Amino acid sequence: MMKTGEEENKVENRHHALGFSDQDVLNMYRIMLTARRIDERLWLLNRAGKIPFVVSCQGQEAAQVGAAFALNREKDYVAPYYRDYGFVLAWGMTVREMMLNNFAKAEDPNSAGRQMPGHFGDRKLRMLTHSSPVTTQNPHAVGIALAAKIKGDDIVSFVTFGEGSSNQGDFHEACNFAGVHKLPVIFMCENNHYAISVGLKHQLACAHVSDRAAGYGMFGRTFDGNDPLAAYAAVKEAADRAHRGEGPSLLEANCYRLQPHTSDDNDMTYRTKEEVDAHKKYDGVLTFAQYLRDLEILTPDVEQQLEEQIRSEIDEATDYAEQAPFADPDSVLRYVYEEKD
Ligand SMILES: Cc1ncc(C[n+]2csc(CCOP(=O)(O)OP(=O)(O)O)c2C)c(N)n1
Ligand SMILES: [Mg+2]
Repeated sequence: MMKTGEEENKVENRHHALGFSDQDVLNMYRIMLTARRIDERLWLLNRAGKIPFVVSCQGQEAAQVGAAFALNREKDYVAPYYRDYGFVLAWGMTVREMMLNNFAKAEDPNSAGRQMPGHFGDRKLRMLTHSSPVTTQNPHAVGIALAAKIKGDDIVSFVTFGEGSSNQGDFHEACNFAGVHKLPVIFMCENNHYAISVGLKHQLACAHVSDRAAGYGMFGRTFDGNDPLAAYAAVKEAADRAHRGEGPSLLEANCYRLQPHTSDDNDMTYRTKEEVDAHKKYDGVLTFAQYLRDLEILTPDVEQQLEEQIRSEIDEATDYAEQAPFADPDSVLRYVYEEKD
């Protein structure tokens, strides 16, 4: 017997219960896909000798975009780390700005081409400048939360970092201070199972990074980092707690790094292609697209349109950034010392 359309469509709509319209989740997907397509373009540009370095977000977009949607994008303060392409796009950075950053051009709002790519920071977006020593952003985010508490500002401070970095002193000091002072800060670990070549089992003796929350008297949770709706729910819960004065949270997005550590790394020296391929079926960009297709939100027409729009936006941004001037060498000391004028 032929199945009716309704019988075939067995996928449960999970986004309506979270307060999202179909257009909202399509927008979420558009940002995830934009991050992925930018990343793919960056690898091509790097291999063509046009940009020096790629640090990849592939495999972490779902957690990043879901998290951004759970925060107040007009008020909250954020300290994203170097893989957060999906997060910063959702937060308001443009594709053109991302390309200017990767071409290290003067117009790059993050550091005017001074820092490595992915070292985000933009005052107008309340986004802290990123520093290369990993997890230095954690105490910085705690400082923002402390200032907010002292001033009585009802904001949340949000910070991301890798699981390898969660073994470093700055992470623990930041957690401890935030826990003692019940600060409105959300620590979100993007656990992609590798710290360069070091696999998870050589990094942690506990099962989850979030298990450490208890030691600092804070709320902890691990969620599926391939699912933007799970990321949204976890970050929303943590933000609600922070607004109620219940202090910090330690969240952990369970992801997988689909690309080598950077464009200078050969991951085949420490993991197998079979292992990477096995994780591809959980890739959030693919599984969320399937969810939207099953609900007939992402129809073939919409999908084609989306791909075309993203492609032309990235083409335009690439051309613009490639032709944009580098910083004037005479400006080298700007942003090093305070300017009093
Ligand atoms: C203090 C410090 N030590 C070492 C490094 C070199 N380093 C850069 S990224 C990285 C691995 C970080 O792994 P993880 O925290 O899991 O983040 P991922 O890159 O996997 O997202 C290391 C060791 C650094 N940048 N800073
Ligand atoms: Mg890692």
